[in-house]
Amino acid sequence: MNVEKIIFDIKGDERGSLVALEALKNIPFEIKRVYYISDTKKGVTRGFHAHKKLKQILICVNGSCKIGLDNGKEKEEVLLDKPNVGLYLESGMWRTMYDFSEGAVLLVLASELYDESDYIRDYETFLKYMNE
Ligand code: T46
Repeated sequence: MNVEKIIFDIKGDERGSLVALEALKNIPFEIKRVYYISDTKKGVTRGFHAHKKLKQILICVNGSCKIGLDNGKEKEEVLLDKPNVGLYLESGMWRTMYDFSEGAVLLVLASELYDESDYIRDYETFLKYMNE
């Protein structure tokens, strides 16, 4: 599976780290929405959906979590545990997010505003969609 990770420059100095995210520079799309997932309870798995159009970058800016990916043919697991590493998720990818560490914060940059009609939340429908 062609999973793309983007490594962002860390502007570090004796005070600590700073990472800058810029649309159409180190983020490959115009950013229309930002959201973050935090305070995830132990043992919880989120996601279980794919998107028809949405592109996203997922960055675990604190702690760690795992992302399960499934393109209908292959599956892969990606560990996100660095605030300067983004996972580029294009459309047509079933995803789950799990194994959130204590204090984990998953930041997501999205190419579109929130639109429930862009979600495929049923796995069988996703498989049919991918084979169309
Ligand atoms: C994704 C993964 C990585 C909004 O009102 N606005 C928003 O921008 C988002 C993302 C969600 N919501 C509402 C919809 C639900 O009532 O927040 C609630 C939780 O959303 P959801 O169950 O879809 O959350 P996750 O963590 O399963 O999935 C989210 C994103 O929805 C999804 O696009 O790729 O994170």
